[in-house]
Amino acid sequence: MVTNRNMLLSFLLISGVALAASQSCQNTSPLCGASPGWPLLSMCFDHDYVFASCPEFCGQCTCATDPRGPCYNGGTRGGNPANYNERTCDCNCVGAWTGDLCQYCGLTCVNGVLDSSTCTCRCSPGWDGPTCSDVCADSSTLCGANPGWPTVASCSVDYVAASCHLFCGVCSGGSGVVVTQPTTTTQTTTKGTTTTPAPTCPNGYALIVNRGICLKAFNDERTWDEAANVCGQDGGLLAMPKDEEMHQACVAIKNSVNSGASFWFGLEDRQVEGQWRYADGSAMTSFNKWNPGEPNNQGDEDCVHYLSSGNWNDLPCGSRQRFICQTAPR
Ligand SMILES: [Ca+2]
Ligand SMILES: [Ca+2]
Repeated sequence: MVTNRNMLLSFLLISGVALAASQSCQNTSPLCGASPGWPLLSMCFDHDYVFASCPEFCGQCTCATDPRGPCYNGGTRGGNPANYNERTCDCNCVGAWTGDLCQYCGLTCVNGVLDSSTCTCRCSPGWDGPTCSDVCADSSTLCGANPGWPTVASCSVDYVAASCHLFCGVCSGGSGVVVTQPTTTTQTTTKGTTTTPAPTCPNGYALIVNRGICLKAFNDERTWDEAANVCGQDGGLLAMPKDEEMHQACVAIKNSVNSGASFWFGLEDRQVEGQWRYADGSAMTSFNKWNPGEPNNQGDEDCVHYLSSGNWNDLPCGSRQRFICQTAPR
């Protein structure tokens, strides 16, 4: 008796699954979910002909029993008004997953490393965006501004974190360059005036964590000597990108101020032509980011600036450029 009842239940269950699979739920009109067409779910309840033609679009059916099986990597079948007719139960993949079962990662990381388990890119320092093809920059002038979003603590607020990647250190990447914005003593936030601890870097400078160096890109134009004087007033020198990490930090800082402009930094060959020295007097090593064809000393060029691309070019020192300073934390 028990066995018979179980057999009957099994039969009904299998029959039900088979029935559902054979009657795979499909929208029959290309108008389902289309624009122009029948784009509103509310129409399913007011208009019989919409409901009858768009059973999947209107949520009458589910695609759980689709013979193609489940979707991988968080994908789900059905319910997408963009799909209709024979595509009704196609997988809707999330993120960059692709393929008929969302089984493939369709992502190429331009300046970063692919994490194939999550199908996301881990960007190199200074790079941002889903494929690490965007130069890391803050998209809002409020990042680190006063009034604005002046504290690193405000990065825990979603819209600040989304707008202030550089400010919030999201673009720190994998090699340990973490840029945090300076704090000032008294700050006005969207929630009112608060007092924060004493600054780590001088006002307006960003701390390159792990390097113990403060960087600031100035958005006004000076000759190389004038720029060096401004840095000196802050107790520092023109920035000295002596390795890849500092170079990436300089590029990120300058781009956060103006990604379309060029900026002086602390490298020159004024004393002996072709003997490049950093602002602290040390000789340039083999590390360099010269633009192709540079340095060319065209018309006596003894000072070096960042082109907007992030490459280096020598230029007459009397030219007026924006500039990057570095100094020590206080
Ligand atoms: Ca020269
Ligand atoms: Ca040149």
